Parts: sequence; C-alpha cells; structure tokens
Amino acid sequence: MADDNEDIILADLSDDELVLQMHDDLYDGLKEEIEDGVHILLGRDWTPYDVLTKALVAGMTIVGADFRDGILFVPEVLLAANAMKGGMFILKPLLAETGAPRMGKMVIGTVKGDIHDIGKNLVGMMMEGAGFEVRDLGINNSVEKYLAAIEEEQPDILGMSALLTTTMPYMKVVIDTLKEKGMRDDYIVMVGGAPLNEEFSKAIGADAYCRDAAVAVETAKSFMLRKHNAMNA
Ligand code: B1M
Repeated sequence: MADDNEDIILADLSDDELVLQMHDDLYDGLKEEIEDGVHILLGRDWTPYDVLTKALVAGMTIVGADFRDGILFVPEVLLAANAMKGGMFILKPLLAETGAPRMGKMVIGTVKGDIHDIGKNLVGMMMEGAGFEVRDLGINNSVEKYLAAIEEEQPDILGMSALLTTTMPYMKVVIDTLKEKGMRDDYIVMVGGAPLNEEFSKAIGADAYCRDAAVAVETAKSFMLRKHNAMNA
C-alpha cells in the first residue's frame, strides 16, 4: 500500500483519516507508526476497545483477506502481526484497567501444531479487561501442557484456540483426555478460532464456541453466573 509514509504526519489527520492510515500502516508492518496511531487515538479520548476493534482488528482483517488471496505472503503477514502486537501491548493494561471484580479464572492457549496467537491474545486481553484472571499458555500446546496448567491453576474455564483446519481436531484430543481422566465436568471448555463453528464445537464436546473475543467474554460471564447460582442453590 502507501510507501510515502515519511510525508504523513499522523497527528494532523482527522480520526477517520488516521484509522485508514493505520490500516495501511498495519498492512505495511509499520510497528512504530501503529504505536503512534494508538497513542494519538487514545489522546483523542477514544476508548481502548474502539482503538482495538476499529483501527487494529479491522486492519488485520484486510491483511487476512489479502493473505488468503495470495496478494500477501508469510513474511509480510508476520510484519503486520508484529505491528498489531505493538498496538495491543499499549492497549492491554488499559483494557484490564476497568477495576472489575474478579470474575473467575481462565487458562487459555493455542493448540499443538498451531502458532497463531493474535486472536488468542485478544481473547486473553478482553477477558482480563472483564475481570477474569488469565493464564496464557502461548502457542503449540500439547495435551500434557494443558493438563499441567489446569492442575496447577484450577481455573473455571479452559480456552483453546486453533486457526488451522489441520490443528482444530487437536481440541478433541484435549477434551477426550479430560474425559478419560474424569476431569471434564470440572471445567468449562470454550473454543475459538477462524475455521471453527458451533457444530464443530458441539461435535468435539466443548461447552461453547466463541466467534470473537467479545462473545468469549459474554459467554464466560454467563457460564460463571450459572456456576455461582448453582453453588448457591
Ligand atoms: Co496463518 N493462516 N498460516 N499465519 N494466518 C490463516 C489462519 C489462514 C486462514 C490464511 C488463509 O489462507 N486465508 C490459513 C489457514 C487455512 C486453513 O487452515 N483453512 C493460514 C495458513 C495456511 C498458515 C500457514 C500454514 C502458512 C504457511 O506457512 N504456508 C502457517 C501455519 C503456521 C502454523 O501455525 N503451524 C501460517 C502462519 C501465519 C503467520 C505466522 C504468518 C501469521 C501468524 C502470526 C501470529 O499469530 N503471531 C499468520 C496470520 C496472521 C494469519 C491470518 C492472516 C490472520 C490471523 C489473525 O491473527 N487474525 C489468517 C487469515 C484469517 O484468519 N483471515 C491466517 C486476526 C485475529 C484477531 O482473528 O485469530 O480469528 P482470529 O481470532 C478471533 C476469533 O477467531 C476468536 O476471537 C478472536 C478475536 O476476535 N478466537 C477465539 C480465536 N481464538 C479464540 C479462542 C477462544 C475464543 C475465541 O477461546 C475461548
């Protein structure tokens, strides 16, 4: 996209122009520009959530479409992902700063064989913002790693992310292992990732499929409410 960025002063742009420029900068993998753009929008009283969704996630959607269509390749997408992470790093503490009471605890990780972590990170950030304590296991998690973490943390929720059709079946391996060990009913299992859907989630025995981070937060909250009501009944 634009390669004459040196001439553009981000702070001089209107909100709409700046958001479009940030989409371009994300596409071009310009981390510093993305970080500057995030600071400028926050300085203009944008909420962290709006900056995240309108400037960063929307920009990454364009990157995703062009990656799918063979216009962008892995190195460019990696740069875009790195720029996105720069922006997310600034927003993370702000999203978590809501002062919400502790809602519950979640262990989340991307499944074995899969290194996509942007969506999973977003879910973790939004959950923290909603008052959940989150232990993020990162990427490429084997069933043993999930088990070790849930035994250590005793979370309310286990979250799994997969972005590849080849890795999403691994979620069933984890759930089946929980069943074999008689631990399945101790945890709420929520799954997400672009190739998943409701039907897949049901077929593998998860409790919920979450289309995006906002749905993950709402779903987690409603499960926790039910859990508390059941405990108090
Ligand atoms: Co990858 N990649 N990639 N990639 N990559 C996809 C997923 C792909 C759809 C692109 C395409 O072809 N259109 C395609 C998968 C095709 C398929 O399986 N059907 C693909 C491929 C093929 C590959 C490689 C195999 C490419 C190659 O090497 N030839 C390779 C695989 C490596 C591996 O994992 N073993 C690969 C590598 C990479 C990069 C490293 C370059 C980079 C990842 C960088 C990183 O994550 N640190 C990358 C990226 C960035 C993408 C796309 C472009 C963007 C993903 C993303 O970050 N989206 C992606 C195309 C796409 O999805 N449109 C693609 C933004 C993010 C906010 O959305 O992750 O969907 P998403 O998360 C959402 C929801 O899904 C949900 O909430 C999130 C926030 O709203 N959600 C959850 C996600 N996890 C959740 C967990 C929950 C709840 C909700 O738990 C409760």
